[in-house]
Amino acid sequence: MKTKANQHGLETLLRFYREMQRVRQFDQKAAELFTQGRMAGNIHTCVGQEATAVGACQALEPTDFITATHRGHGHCLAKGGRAAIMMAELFGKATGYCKGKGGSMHIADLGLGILGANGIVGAGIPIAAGSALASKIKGGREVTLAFFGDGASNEGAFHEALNMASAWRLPVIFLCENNKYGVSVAIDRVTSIADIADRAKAYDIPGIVVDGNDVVAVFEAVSAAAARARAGEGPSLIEAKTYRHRGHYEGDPQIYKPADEVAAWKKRDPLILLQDAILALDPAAADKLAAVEDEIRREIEDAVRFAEESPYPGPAEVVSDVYAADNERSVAR
Ligand SMILES: Cc1ncc(C[n+]2csc(CCOP(=O)(O)OP(=O)(O)O)c2C)c(N)n1
Repeated sequence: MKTKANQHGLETLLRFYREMQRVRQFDQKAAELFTQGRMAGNIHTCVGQEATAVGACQALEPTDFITATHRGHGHCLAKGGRAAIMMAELFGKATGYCKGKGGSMHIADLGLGILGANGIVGAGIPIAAGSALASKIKGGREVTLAFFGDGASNEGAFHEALNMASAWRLPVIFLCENNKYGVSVAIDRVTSIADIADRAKAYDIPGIVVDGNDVVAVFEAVSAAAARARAGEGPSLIEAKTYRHRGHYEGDPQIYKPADEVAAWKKRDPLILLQDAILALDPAAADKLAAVEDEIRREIEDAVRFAEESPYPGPAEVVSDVYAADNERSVAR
């Protein structure tokens, strides 16, 4: 898809750039700290995929909802998550989004419409359909967007959710970030079609392929899908073709990725593409780009300091918020 960046104006593109820098720098710093053994658990970074998270969330309203994945730091930051509270969650600290008990793969903030990242591949897809059903029943105008990977599109939950969402015309957007691999398995080894968006045909909904490294293309596709959902016309499936620069997990030797493939995608780094678009619009904007990078560097440094200085949750907190309270009474007899 051709970039229509110049139609959006410098201010908008710089806003996208700031958000993408925040996602990039957060995950680069998280990877560095994890490798130094300074945080527990595991992390999956989304370096290289910033345009999908930011393009999609910029097209949503604050009252809209998202479900995120195990590679969800970018999704949560782009939907309004604060870097310091996110970093504290990665460190397992009491000041984190889930009081340190969710960790990297389970960040949620219902106030921001972040219904949760999820360590179960594909699990966010039916949750998003359920959220959209709730909006429809209540007569609200909110849209729910589910982020998921190419691997998740081969899960049964994907097909069940698309079927019901289509049958009930739910206000939901299914956004597949096709980064070519599920762990170390290339998508074309486990999927016979070239475009996952083609699966939309089976559910009689729009299936759109976008350049997932072009933030403006993602923004435009999600804006159109959100307008369609709000108009009561039902769901859309958007496939954003992108690439993860780092391993599936930190420490992954990535021997399954051909070197020329990595080099070709790095040339199409979403931040570089956006920088080029901004400089084409205003050659004098280089200083502004540098200032944004510095501003975000300070924000991430502050986030790390906040996380490191925060306390761990106390032993009394071990089971709070983990089990539903008085569950028996909520079950219909
Ligand atoms: C139901 C389920 N099956 C398998 C796994 C193990 N697993 C974790 S991530 C992953 C790959 C997911 O690939 P994809 O959906 O393409 O997302 P990506 O990692 O590429 O962002 C797998 C198989 C899991 N967590 N949950």
